[in-house]
Amino acid sequence: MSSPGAGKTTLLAKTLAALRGSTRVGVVEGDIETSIDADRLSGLGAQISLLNTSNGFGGECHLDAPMVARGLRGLRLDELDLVLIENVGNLVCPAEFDVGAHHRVMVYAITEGEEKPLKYPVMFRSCEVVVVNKLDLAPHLDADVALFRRNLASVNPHATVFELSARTGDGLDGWLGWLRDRLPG
Ligand SMILES: Nc1nc2c(ncn2[C@@H]2O[C@H](COP(=O)(O)OP(=O)(O)O)[C@@H](O)[C@H]2O)c(=O)[nH]1
Ligand SMILES: [Mg+2]
Repeated sequence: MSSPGAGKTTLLAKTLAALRGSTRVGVVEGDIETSIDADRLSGLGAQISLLNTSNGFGGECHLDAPMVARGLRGLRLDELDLVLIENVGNLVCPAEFDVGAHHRVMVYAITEGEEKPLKYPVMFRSCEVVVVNKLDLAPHLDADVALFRRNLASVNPHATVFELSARTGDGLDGWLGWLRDRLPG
């Protein structure tokens, strides 16, 4: 989950490339319209199931469990170790729906403003992992990551935080390690 443009698809692409050959991954790609993100993730060795909420689900701004159930039918689950779900970009509604995932992760980009955990506490509280993305842009911004982390801790003191750049791949190892620790055997 994340706001639009925080870097979910970019992080997924880097994650698929890193897990290729060792972990069999499926992606349920949630979007209101278009196959743009699903297309970006094709060719990285993963099964992709596109879920457009404009297709039979009223153009919803979030995924819910029945939608994900439909998305899962587009994957050969017995051939997979891991399913990743990209929700619709939105800091409000996706937080309120349990889609049946074992773990909930969100991406926050340092371009978004340090106060976002205070303004969207339900989202930041609903996740066990917050990926702080676009660290490569830090020299060009006045982003205060320490202040963001204090704001996050005030609404969710238990969140595991990874700071990285999905674009350059810097800092990706912590995130990948967390993910690998949750894979079977
Ligand atoms: N500079 C920079 N740009 C990024 C990074 N991650 C994503 N982007 C860019 O941010 C935009 C939105 O990324 P995308 O992955 O589509 O975000 P999504 O809407 O959350 O799936 C794209 O132009 C990406 O290239 C990053 O770590 N650094
Ligand atoms: Mg995306």
